[in-house]
Amino acid sequence: MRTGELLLILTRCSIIAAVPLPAQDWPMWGGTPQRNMTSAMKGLPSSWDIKTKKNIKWTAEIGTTSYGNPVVADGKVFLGTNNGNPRNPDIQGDKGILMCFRETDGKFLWQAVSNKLASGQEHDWPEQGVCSSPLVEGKRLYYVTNRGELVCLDTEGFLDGKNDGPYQNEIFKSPIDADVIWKLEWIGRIGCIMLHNALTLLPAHPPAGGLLGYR
Ligand SMILES: [Ca+2]
Repeated sequence: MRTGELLLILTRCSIIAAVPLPAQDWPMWGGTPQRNMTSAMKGLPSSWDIKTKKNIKWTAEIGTTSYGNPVVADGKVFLGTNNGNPRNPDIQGDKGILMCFRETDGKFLWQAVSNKLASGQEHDWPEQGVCSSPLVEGKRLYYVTNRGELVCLDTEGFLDGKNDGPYQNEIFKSPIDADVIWKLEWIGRIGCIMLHNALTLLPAHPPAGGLLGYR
């Protein structure tokens, strides 16, 4: 998906789980571990218009590219993108970005920033940003960066004024920056290889073969 805007349809028709969750959140790709994209909601709008705002609750500017489907949890919307429209003027150039917005009105809250891999397009294709879909459980968000790191974030970011978790080495700690709880740099450590941002392969039955794709 290539877009510069994140749209939230008025009745959240695109983010309602097939089996409604208690808060009607959509905390992972597919809504639930069953990955059933079908919504059980009735009376949903079947059309919308960005110009007239018909059935559009709000819009928000993201980067110039986004592959990861938005997830909705804890009163927030999260998605991966690139740094095509820098939210922080001090952070310029090609980066992997995970953005967080307030669910009620689309206000930008905070972002996680990852530098590109030095190996270039072999592993980290230019301008593709963060391609993984986040998963949220309670106050913790999990995603895979463009660098192949598995990262756990505090859904409140640094907005709560606290640096949570054992990880304390964040470079950016302003209220619009992500609070890292922990990160695992797994590429090359557990027999895992990464072809590029959107696809990671790891051996399911090494060394005889068998590959498990992970996006
Ligand atoms: Ca931290």
